Amino acid sequence: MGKQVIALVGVPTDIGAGHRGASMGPEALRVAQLGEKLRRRGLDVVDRGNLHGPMNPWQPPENGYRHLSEVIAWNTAVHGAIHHELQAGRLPIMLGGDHCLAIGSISAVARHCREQGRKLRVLWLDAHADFNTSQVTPSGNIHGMPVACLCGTGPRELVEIGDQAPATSPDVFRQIGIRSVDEGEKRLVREAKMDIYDMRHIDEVGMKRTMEEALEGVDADTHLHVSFDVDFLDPSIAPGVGTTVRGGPTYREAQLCMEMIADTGRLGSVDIVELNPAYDKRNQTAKLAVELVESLFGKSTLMRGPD
Ligand code: 5AB
Ligand code: MN
Ligand code: MN
Ligand code: MN
Repeated sequence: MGKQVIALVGVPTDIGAGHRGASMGPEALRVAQLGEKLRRRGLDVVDRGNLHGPMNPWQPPENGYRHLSEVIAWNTAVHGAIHHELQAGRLPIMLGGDHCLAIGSISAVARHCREQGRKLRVLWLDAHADFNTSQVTPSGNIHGMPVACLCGTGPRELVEIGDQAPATSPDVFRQIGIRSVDEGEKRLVREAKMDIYDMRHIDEVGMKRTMEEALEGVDADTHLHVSFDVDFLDPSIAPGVGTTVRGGPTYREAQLCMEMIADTGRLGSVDIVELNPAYDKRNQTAKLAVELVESLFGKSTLMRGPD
């Protein structure tokens, strides 16, 4: 087997969000030298540039969804691009963009896993469960709905992106860092029996035990996908997001989370989403996200690799 190649895929849109600015995420991550830092770790990195899609028309929601047709267009492009990279044997990192784009990326990863006969495990690092539907959403913003869409509840065109509808099921997901779930959404995550490691759980048992639990059953046939919503992090260290929720993981907790994922050796694809440079200070949140992604690829462990 050849050397693992990482493909960066920029998706500059805030089409599913409630604040403008996540469209600048890919460039902020490049300015923070994501590609260079990973190359310095001895990895091969190609930057595919940015995908294209419709402008954000900034309209109010219609029938419970804001910008549905534009969200479909962007996610269709994401699905194609991410599946293409996986098929070519590369490890895609999607540079978002808001979190609605995980519908396109994770449906592509799920399709690839079916083609390869591999098991999928998604680690959803987020302050939010993103399990809303048009019936219960307080906002109509589709970045609050990707997990529901991937599990079969959502507009047909989003649920049907990919080779199989729904693309995944709740048992594929482990949600970590959750601390803001809307009232109607709470009932839905309970009914779906989503595996949620919320901040209360992390407070009580610690990040180490939490990650051991979330990674339980991961083996040589598992493809690990990390969907990293930057609002996972405590806003005191990561102000550059549209939807801050206090009480998130500290710098050390986040590092340990990434290190333990790296230790599995099973990482197959990544989303970095919801970074919003319009709310950031001197690109500090982008720099932190890059640092954490370096750990996801094995940095910050004294005993392993260069640096
Ligand atoms: B994010 C909220 N639950 O649905 C909603 O940042 C926020 O991708 C969603 O996790 C946050 O509007 C979406 C209130
Ligand atoms: Mn999210
Ligand atoms: Mn979030
Ligand atoms: Mn957000």
